[in-house]
Amino acid sequence: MKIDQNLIIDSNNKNLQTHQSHFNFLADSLSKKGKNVDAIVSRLKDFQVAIPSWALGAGGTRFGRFSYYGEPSNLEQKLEDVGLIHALTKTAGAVSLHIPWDIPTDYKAIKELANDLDIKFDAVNSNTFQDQEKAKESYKYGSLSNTSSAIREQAIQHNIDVINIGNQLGSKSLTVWLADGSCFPGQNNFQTALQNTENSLKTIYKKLPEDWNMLIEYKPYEPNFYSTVIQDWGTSFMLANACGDKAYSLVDLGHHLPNSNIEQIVSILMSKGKLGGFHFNDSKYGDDDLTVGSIKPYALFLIFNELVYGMQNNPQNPDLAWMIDASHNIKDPLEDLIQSLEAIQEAYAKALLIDQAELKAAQLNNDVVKCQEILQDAYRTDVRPLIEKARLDAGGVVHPIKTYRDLNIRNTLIKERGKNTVATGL
Ligand code: LRH
Ligand code: MN
Ligand code: MN
Repeated sequence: MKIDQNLIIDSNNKNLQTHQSHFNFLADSLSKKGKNVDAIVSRLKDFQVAIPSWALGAGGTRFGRFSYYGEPSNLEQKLEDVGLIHALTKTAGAVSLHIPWDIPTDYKAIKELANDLDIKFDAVNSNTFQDQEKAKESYKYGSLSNTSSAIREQAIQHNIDVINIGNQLGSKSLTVWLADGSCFPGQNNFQTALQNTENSLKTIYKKLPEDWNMLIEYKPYEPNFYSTVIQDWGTSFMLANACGDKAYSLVDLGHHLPNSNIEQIVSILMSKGKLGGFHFNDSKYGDDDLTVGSIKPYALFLIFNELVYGMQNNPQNPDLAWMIDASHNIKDPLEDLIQSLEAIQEAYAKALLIDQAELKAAQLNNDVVKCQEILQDAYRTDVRPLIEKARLDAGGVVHPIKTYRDLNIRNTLIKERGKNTVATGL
């Protein structure tokens, strides 16, 4: 299914007047505060977040999975779904593929489809956390860190294969997330596991094309519950440095112990030019992969404040690979992703409202109250009309969820794909 442009225009016509009065009011009050509204809208318009191919179906938990009707069951359908989200929001112009779940059978056709939907191929993700059919070796006791060189070699080769697949699609980065670790004290030698991982990553790194990056994701626990080899940003940073200039850390919001100061981690990595990628989600307890902004929107805003500061002040840091890494157990995945995109845009827009020069002056004066006032004044502003304007300017809709429902998109997908579909992925 592809959304007819006329339906987008019809939908907008119904909401245009209200949008315009909200926008004019906000733009006027922001201009009076000295904000450059056009510049903020333009930054929002340019901001694109990749959708992971595994987030388009219902996720589930280890206790069970409840299918969502009309889920995509092949790569073409996954791209179509990203295309639908992008047509409505104009902020999802990229997809992040997971190999081996999404190996294209016809590269030319897939690239044409993506092009037609205005979707780019962002980072490709390797998978050494599951055993693959017909694979000789098992990852039960680790992959890149394994004590067996045959197992490490199989995992290294898989990553090289992923690079080759991504290269044919126009991707420019490889994301490595390892499940490697141990479940019980004494099971692993920490130093050996880390050294093996470093050596394996270096071998993969050598195979990166010139214009590629390697993004190293960290996570404190799960699926292993005693130790994880790449457990935190320090380990990821150390490994990225050991590999070279094209290796970076990747921050996934859910991959921290409770109450970690993620904004400080972001800030330090950017100052060292080593933050390469970012996975958005939200959590209450662990790596819950909930809708972005559904639990801790203020924390997300503080993180964006550091990201904006870094984007403006750290030329040593590359452009980031942005991705939503959420999963949906009970919601329509497309509606959930639209909600996440809205929350990301909202946090970004609020961070853009902060006058960094004014904040710096207040910091230099040790005016703690003023510092907090500056942040909270931005946070308390209802920026939604700015996001609507950015979407409209880009050819999207004023209210994506509303239009998604008005256009009966899920029912059309069910008619096209059937009721009891099973998506590949997590
Ligand atoms: C594991 C994880 C990781 C992704 C992978 C597919 O926590 O969410 O962040 O790269 O699964
Ligand atoms: Mn992730
Ligand atoms: Mn995760």
